[in-house]
Amino acid sequence: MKRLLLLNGPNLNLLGQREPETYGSQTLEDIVQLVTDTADELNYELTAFQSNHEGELIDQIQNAEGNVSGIIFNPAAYTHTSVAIRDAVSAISVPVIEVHISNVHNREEFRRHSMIAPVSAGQVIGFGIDGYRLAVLGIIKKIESEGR
Ligand code: DHK
Repeated sequence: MKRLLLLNGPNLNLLGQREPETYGSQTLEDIVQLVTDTADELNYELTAFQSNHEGELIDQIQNAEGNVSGIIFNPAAYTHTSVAIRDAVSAISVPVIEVHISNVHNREEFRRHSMIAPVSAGQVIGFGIDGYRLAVLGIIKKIESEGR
């Protein structure tokens, strides 16, 4: 069975308690369940990983090559700062979809720029946790159409 990797970056372990007016009341566990169920509907297996540490996220991205068909990735605050994560995404041939729960374009100016976007296969922004489901549907369509 083909496999997807769900990667979540810093502070997303606090979803549910963290700024609920911005990020909603659902938890990381809810997201993992939603993505697992969506992947399952389409006969994909899911591995989920969250980390507050840049290097651990990079290790996961590097290890994805040859092991997964696509990555659903919310890099959280590292979106706006991390050349190292961007380089890791660039280094692999596995397509990466960038997800943001909030609409980063109607918040602070610094959230409008993504280091990752130019090397991503696509972005889903501002649909709350449903964005993760949309990202799974999108990436599987892409994987299948490219015969990966
Ligand atoms: C999550 C974060 O933690 C922020 O640092 C990003 C993103 C936005 C989100 O909306 O999922 O700026």
